[in-house]
Amino acid sequence: MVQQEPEELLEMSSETRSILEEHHLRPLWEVEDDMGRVYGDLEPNVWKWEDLQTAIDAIEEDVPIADLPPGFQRRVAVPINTSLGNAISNTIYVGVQTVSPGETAPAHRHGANALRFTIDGNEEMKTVVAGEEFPMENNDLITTPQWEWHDHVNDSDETAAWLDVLDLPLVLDSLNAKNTFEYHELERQPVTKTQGYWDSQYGRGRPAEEAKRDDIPGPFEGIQDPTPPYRFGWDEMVESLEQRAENDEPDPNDGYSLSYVNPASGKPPLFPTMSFRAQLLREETDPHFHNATEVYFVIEGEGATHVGDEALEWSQWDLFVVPPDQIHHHEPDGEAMLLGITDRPVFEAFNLYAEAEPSS
Ligand code: GTQ
Repeated sequence: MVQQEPEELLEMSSETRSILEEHHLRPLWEVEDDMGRVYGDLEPNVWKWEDLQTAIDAIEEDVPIADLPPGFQRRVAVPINTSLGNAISNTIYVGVQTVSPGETAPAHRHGANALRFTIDGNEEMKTVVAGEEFPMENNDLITTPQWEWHDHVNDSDETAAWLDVLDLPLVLDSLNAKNTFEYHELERQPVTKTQGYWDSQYGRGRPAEEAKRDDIPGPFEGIQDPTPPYRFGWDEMVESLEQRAENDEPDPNDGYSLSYVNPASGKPPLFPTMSFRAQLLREETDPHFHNATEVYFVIEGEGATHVGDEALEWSQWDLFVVPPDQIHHHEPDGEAMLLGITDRPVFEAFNLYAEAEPSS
């Protein structure tokens, strides 16, 4: 039998084509070329703090929060990957937010999970989540779980800046999830708990009966182990990293690393959609690659992360992205600490996570 050329084999008569078109159908062999093309290939990139700082200073000067149009109403400089229009990656969003002395970023809630990692904060800069004021001190990580009211209130005399991390592109673009945003009727939600309340429910000591979130309301009622409002103080985290460095072997790819746990389950990931690691690097890590995306924030130190043929050089407070499937490893210059952010839990939830070492 003579092998036919694919074009001949696949060509449809115009009659067949119009029958399919009339009924809103297309043949797979044509559709398949369009699959996996909604997003361009993510590019490795680094955003230097110097440039981020210039940008947040400029918008702070120019645009009071009170003047922002309806929407999220947050003054944020958002790193944009050139292959996408609205975020650093197609799952994870990061932004650098500022609130000036006396300003409030007004209360709202949404279905997307969020957290703050404080860059330049103080005790009088508070993010108010689920009725409690959480002070934002440097390197504190504070959760804003889905559907909890949150507003950011600067009662200090210095501008505060922090990193916002949300699963917005996954929720709003990939899942196209609607009806999951509300404004509070007040600019500042009422403070109904004393500072430390959520830690009394989900910290190391807990009520004997199951901790209760009064009011996880509406669409998200009844979900399993919802991430609670919680502040991970940096002092404890850094102490534990040093303990690991003194006693344990480093992870070959991540150095001395600690995952932030969901305090409700006691295990990572912190959110079903995103996992977070504090990483202490003292030596070069081994190269590997995986289909999850990683975003890094440099907590301290300097070095480079090699991604494919590129070296992303970084120093304190820079942000960078490692795209899926690109071979990468870290090369700290001395000791460095990173916040590692990954969408790996999404892949794992669907048995899709894949990781490998490069073949030498
Ligand atoms: O502070 O609640 O960067 O809702 C994007 C969306 C921050 C916030 C962002 C948000 C917030």
